[in-house]
Amino acid sequence: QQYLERPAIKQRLLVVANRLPVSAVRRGEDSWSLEISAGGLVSALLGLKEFEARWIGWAGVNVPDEVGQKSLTKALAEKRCIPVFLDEEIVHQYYNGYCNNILWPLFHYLGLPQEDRLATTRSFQSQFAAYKKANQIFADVVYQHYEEGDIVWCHDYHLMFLPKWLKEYNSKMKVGWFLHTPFPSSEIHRTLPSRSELLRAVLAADLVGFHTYDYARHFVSACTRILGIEGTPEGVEDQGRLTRVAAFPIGIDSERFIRAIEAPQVQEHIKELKERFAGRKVMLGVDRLDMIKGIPQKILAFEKFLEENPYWHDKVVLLQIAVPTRTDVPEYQKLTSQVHEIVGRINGRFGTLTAVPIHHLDRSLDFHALCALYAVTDVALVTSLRDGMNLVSYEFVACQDSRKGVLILSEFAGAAQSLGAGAILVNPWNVTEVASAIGQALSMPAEEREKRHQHNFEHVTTHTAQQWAEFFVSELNDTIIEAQQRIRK
Ligand code: ADQ
Repeated sequence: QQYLERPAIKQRLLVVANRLPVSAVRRGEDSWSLEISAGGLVSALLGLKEFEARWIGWAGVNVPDEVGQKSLTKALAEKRCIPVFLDEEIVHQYYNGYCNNILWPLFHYLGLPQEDRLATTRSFQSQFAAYKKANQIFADVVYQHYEEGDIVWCHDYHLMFLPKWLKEYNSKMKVGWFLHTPFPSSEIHRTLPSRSELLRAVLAADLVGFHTYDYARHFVSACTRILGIEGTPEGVEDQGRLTRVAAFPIGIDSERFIRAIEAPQVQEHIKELKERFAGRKVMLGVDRLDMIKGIPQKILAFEKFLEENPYWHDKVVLLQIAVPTRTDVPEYQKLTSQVHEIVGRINGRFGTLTAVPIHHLDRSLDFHALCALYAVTDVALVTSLRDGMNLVSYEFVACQDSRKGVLILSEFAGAAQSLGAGAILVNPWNVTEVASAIGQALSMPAEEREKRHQHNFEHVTTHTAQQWAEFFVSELNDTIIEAQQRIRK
């Protein structure tokens, strides 16, 4: 909120992402209520303070009429946001279809949906066409608001065509593209029917960024194997034009979390939670309810732990907060029922008349409630099957400076590269291994907890979202200066 209302300073930056950081709800023909929405990118960019930034993106609402579009544009302008209007059919084909049904699972190693394996299937082709069209609509809006010298920072797998369309409009535009998900091994990427077109479209950017060195390496090797373009130490070079490729691990606005813990309303929450769970160790999972987050695997590991450790039955509780997303997609509905079914079974098996081992909430928590939960947690469980980075693990560490809780972290989350030395790393597919990590975490001596926490706390507080954004933008500026110097030579 603070960031969105900050007065304009310094270099102009157009941040283009599928979703604006606000959700709009229509209250009347020309009246809107705007609410900040949760999510990884939003959390990260809340820490971005050094640029005169404007956001361009979809407001998450269908506005077919001109009056509505005008009034929403006006309301959003106060938050430095510029809306992109997409009709329902495009949203269905582009967002639910190509983005979330094809690219999201593929980039997380879940493969392509069976019925879309062939490039010739009609649904694949129409979804890909809608994806390109949606990217073109985004490009039109960027171009309307572009001023010479602006930096245009495109985000995520929704907008892989954007660098291409933008450079076609104006080859001098400074364009960066950052991927928030993993970029998979070239062996996975090459199964995608539109593999070459997508790579070439991204390569139009001046700078291409990923969370980890591994994802960057996968991208370069996909370019080599699929397009036949050689990688260089700086990135990918095609016919004398260099696209710089590098790793920019994201962080959080750690100060915001550290400050929040001191706030009276958070302290009040903490007191209530401590009373509520007195005598029990608290384990916590906070995820969007998505198949990549490994929620069923986490709960099954907890069940195995309870099975093997009767001593802990009335001494530990798992709080799983799962905010529903993409609720209109059948796979996500199936996942919700599956999680409910497992939780019900375990609570029936190990619960008593007065206590249950798992509290599962299908909803989002407000910032202060979330901070209080992080602060009272003894063991956080992040068991993503794949995850670009995972900011929940960072947020937990930031809120733990008095308790020094333990982080159990999937080795398949990007965060494992940065918090690996302080966390207990696990293979989330191995239920036995996760169950034994739970046992290790619950009985870890205070000295070891302190040492591990200190390592992670130092990392989280010195690698912030703000630094991430500054690093990306300054690297983009440098890349362009170097390219100009090369041309002059
Ligand atoms: P996400 O998949 O959304 O982000 P993550 O990085 O964990 O995953 O960020 C989730 C954010 O949503 C956190 O800030 C968290 O506090 C918030 N959140 C989650 N569940 C919540 C709940 N129940 N209530 C309230 N808030 C909740 C994508 C990629 C990640 C990558 C980020 C940033 O999938 O891998 O780390 O972008 O690049």
